[in-house]
Amino acid sequence: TAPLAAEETPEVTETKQQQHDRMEWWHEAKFGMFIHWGIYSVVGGEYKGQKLPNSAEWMMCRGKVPIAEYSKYAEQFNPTKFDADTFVKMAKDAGMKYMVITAKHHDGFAMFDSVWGDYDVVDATPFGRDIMKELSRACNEQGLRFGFYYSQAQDWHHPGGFGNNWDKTIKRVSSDIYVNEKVIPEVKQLLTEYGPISILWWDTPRDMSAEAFENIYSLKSLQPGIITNDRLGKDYPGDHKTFERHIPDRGPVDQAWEVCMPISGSWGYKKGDEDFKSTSKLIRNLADIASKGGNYLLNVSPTGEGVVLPQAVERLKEIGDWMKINGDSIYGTTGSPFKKLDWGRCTKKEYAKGTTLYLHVFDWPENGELLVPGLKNPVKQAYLMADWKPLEFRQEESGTIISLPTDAPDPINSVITVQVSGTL
Ligand code: JFZ
Repeated sequence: TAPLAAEETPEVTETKQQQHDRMEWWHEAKFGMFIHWGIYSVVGGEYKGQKLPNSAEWMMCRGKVPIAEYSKYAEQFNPTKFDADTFVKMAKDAGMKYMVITAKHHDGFAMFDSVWGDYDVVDATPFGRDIMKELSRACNEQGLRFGFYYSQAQDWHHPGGFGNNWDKTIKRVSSDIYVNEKVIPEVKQLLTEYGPISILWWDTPRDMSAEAFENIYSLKSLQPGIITNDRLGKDYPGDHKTFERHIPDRGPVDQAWEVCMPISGSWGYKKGDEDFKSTSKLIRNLADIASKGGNYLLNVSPTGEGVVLPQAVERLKEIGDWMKINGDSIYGTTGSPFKKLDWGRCTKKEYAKGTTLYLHVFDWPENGELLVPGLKNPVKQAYLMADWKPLEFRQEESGTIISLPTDAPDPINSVITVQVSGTL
């Protein structure tokens, strides 16, 4: 079958503005939780007493573990400490507005009650519960948007999936068979039996037939307004661009984008992973990304017991404490009008009658004066978000100079709200 002609694809009939409107909640949200969780989480990146390199959800591949052997990890997957309500509340309390979780990663194991067979959390584990259903319900109840990560190409379990070149027992079938009997029914199921699904996060593109691409791509019509990322295939840009682990110097101007990043070193739970980013780094990352107009999708890694490590819990709580005071400087903002600010970052909101600038001060000036270079718009008022106390300011040739108290209210990021006339 020939792929659909360009004018028949929804992306093309939708204008940029319509796309932006459809994604309004996502742009406002700014901050989401990513979760990598599967039967790989049981062993935390170790295999036969060896610590495998890199991200732990890749252990099957890194260890060249045969399918028959890997499947047995399902028998050990029993996350009895998991509770969807508590889990979602943790994300919500951190200030996160959406959640994207691995429904199926490259290992091919479904974290839901798959229609494809029994290689899933309900049928193959002692836990026997549909984790995706529980999280979807909890997100709906607590007002978070919910979405699925789905590895559409790599599947190390199915004989037509991509990536498994180590298990010599595989009797290969075509990738079309894999797509038709597994990917499409599973994704269809995820988009029809799990309540409102707001995001479909594909990963990672491989060459497939044009027909396979189109059939997979068209599934999104099952969920009105669903947002997809750019990892289905190179001809399928989706709704937003994904940056992986690093923050770009400048975000793309004409395209929605997001940075996904693990809170520690690995996406999936890895034993002994001490690479936790500091709370300071995480809060500044969020401000940095928002100042460039992007979203932050921050990943956590539950263990095989269903626990998020205390290091992550602590950081999420601290981010939440910061967001409770400073959330207005993140949610619903757009990028900075300034090229570079020596002391930190800026986000903004535009109103009919003027503009609000949020100055994220990372480096508190020692001389008590903060220069906002080039800001000539008449300033109506400036105050600290932490205490709403008005700040003195003066406007000179170089810009606007705001007088600050000696000590930063928050050594990580103190936000100053500045209301000005006009636009920037
Ligand atoms: C992929 C996965 O392989 C990985 O396990 C994890 O799920 C991550 C979020 O996504 O890894 C990638 C995919 C794409 C790039 C890098 C890592 N890339 O384009 O740079």
